[in-house]
Amino acid sequence: MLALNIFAQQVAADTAPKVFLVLALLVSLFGFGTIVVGRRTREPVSEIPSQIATQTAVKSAESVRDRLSKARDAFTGAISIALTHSSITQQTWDELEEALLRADVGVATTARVLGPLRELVKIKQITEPRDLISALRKEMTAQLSQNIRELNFDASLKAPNIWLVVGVNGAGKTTTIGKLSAQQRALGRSVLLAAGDTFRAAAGEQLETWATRSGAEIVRGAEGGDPSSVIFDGIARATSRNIDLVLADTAGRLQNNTNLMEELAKVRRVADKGSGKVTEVLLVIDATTGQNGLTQAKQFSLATQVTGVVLTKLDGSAKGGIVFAIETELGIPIKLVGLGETIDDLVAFDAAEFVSALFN
Ligand SMILES: Nc1nc2c(ncn2[C@@H]2O[C@H](COP(=O)(O)OP(=O)(O)OP(=O)(O)O)[C@@H](O)[C@H]2O)c(=O)[nH]1
Ligand SMILES: [Mg+2]
Repeated sequence: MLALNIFAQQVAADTAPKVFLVLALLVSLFGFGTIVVGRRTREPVSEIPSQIATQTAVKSAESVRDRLSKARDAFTGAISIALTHSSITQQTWDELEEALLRADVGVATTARVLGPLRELVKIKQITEPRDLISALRKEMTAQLSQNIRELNFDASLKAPNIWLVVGVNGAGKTTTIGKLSAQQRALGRSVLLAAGDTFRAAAGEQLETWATRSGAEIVRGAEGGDPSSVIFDGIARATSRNIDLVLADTAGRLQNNTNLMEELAKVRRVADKGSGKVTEVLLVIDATTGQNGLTQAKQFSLATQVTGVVLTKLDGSAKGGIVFAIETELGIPIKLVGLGETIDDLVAFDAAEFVSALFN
């Protein structure tokens, strides 16, 4: 028995370091495995450059306000004339109407905004010009309050989300994709840019620069190639590499060019046929083009079922009123606004902040 005990102790003493060794081996193997698996799921895209995470920080209301100074000056300049009278007269209405039209609010929306105010003045609920202006501000905010502005991203999809970006020439599509890519990367999503603008070689190069800057993958096709197939290839590549989001660029085109609009409708159909799902079609409109933006929105919507508008170049535009025209006359939400040319100059559209920046 004693011999057995001694034997058992001997065995325990011999095996303890071995068990420890095996355990240590298992732990290190498991740890290594986790790193390998972790690397595999993140392999397709490089690490988010740290400057992107800081550059895409939310712009302060103050800096948004600064960038909208041109639109504000045009708007408040005209409206303040109406404030100089001691009472509300026909002249006040004429001046207000002119101010709104000049800011590109549009005929229909101007009538819709001023209609309820005329009623309030008629029943003497408003008698002072100053009160009329604050009622106008409320009415204009109300025109923008009904829309959902979040970008659609379906995290439950087992395939990539696809955001298609469309618009007329030079509206800011490619730049917007670059900025969006940086923002989405900073959110931790992997991104692939599909260079569907095969019209010019320079377009692919421009997108390539944004891909590098934002830490995204890119798929390019041959110059003059079929844009649908480049985007289809991009989606296939993104699917095989577990990439979360495909941002598809398209060539600029005029909304009244039937052939090019048909080509775009095909791009949309083909993008839907692949393994991913089109969860956003973003129409990029240059704010300085004014009311023509409405015509663009109608035609692009017919061809591609636009889900949201990106209004670019608001920083240089005196025509901020186009925001109201687009939303109230077309019912398409403005989701993002461009306030400059650099990577952090794209912000989520905030209606209250926008109206406040216009009026103060
Ligand atoms: N100030 C300002 N400039 C912008 C903004 N967005 C884009 N731009 C500039 O507008 C110009 C055209 O931008 P792109 O992104 O190339 O436009 P695009 O729609 O891709 O043009 P095409 O591919 O030729 O149809 C560039 O010089 C951009 O830097 C913005 O929000 N503000
Ligand atoms: Mg472009």
